[in-house]
Amino acid sequence: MTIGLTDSFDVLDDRDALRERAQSDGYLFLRGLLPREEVTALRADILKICANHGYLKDGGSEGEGLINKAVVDVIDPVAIAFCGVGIPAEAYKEVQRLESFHRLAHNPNLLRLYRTLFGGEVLVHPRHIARVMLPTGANAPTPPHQDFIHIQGTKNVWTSWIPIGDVPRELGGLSVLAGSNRDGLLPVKAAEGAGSLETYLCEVDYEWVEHDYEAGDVLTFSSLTVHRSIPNQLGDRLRISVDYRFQPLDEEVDRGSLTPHCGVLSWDEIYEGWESESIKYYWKKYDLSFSEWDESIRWQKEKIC
Ligand SMILES: O=C(O)CCC(=O)C(=O)O
Repeated sequence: MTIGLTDSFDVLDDRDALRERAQSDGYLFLRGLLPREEVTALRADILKICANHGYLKDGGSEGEGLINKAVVDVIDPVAIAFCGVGIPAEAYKEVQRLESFHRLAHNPNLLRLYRTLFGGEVLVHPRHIARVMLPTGANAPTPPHQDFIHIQGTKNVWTSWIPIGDVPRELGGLSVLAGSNRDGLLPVKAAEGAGSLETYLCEVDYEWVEHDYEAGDVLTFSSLTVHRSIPNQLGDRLRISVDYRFQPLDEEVDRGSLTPHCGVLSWDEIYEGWESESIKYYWKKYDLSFSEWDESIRWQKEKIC
């Protein structure tokens, strides 16, 4: 295991160098790509929801995401494990309604990164995911997996994993198996944690890379790059992050990527009360091509190694 992702900020505008690094490592890390204030404003919106549900100590007044154990420890573990998002569905619906949560995915710095990487126009998948991981046994760390299993469409989908607030390693951020994208699509077995599927890793030479993330950082990786979360060792506070997805506009997309995450709400419900119209149903103006879902790649193999 290595600590410290390679920062690619210096090659952000150098298309060849950026693509070469993306291809060889399977990830790009951009320290401070996003304005810290925008990320911390979203964090404040999410913490307010958590406070309203009683999850935070002293009503969330500390701003550090310290949890109210008396409340959190008695939440039904099945409710907490809802869709791998770390909090029960009632609270997650409120996060999905946040305009700030959906808007961050359209930040010009992110779009610039993907335009350079893809060498063309970008489709931002509207199915955004927030992870508001309460530190309880019900939230097992996310198992090693490749996103293609869950997203499909083109293999050129790239995920942005964005810490919403500082996420030092003790708080349980994301770890990537650098270079694993080069091995193609790998078989899976059932597992605990978000996504419920784990990639079989047999005698790989690649190395896991972990990082102490700060608000504003962006880690992006291909849909074939194996990644996992590391356990939250602090136990008294939650880890907040988002996953957004991007792909070349002219490649195939799975229809599910255009629907709200886990069907928690409809788009009309999500958009209710938003100030701006500009990012509502934006994908409908494109002439998209669609792929068919292949369930067979998710069939679990008994024993591979
Ligand atoms: O944050 C997590 O625990 C999982 C994130 C993830 O697997 C992803 O962004 O694809």
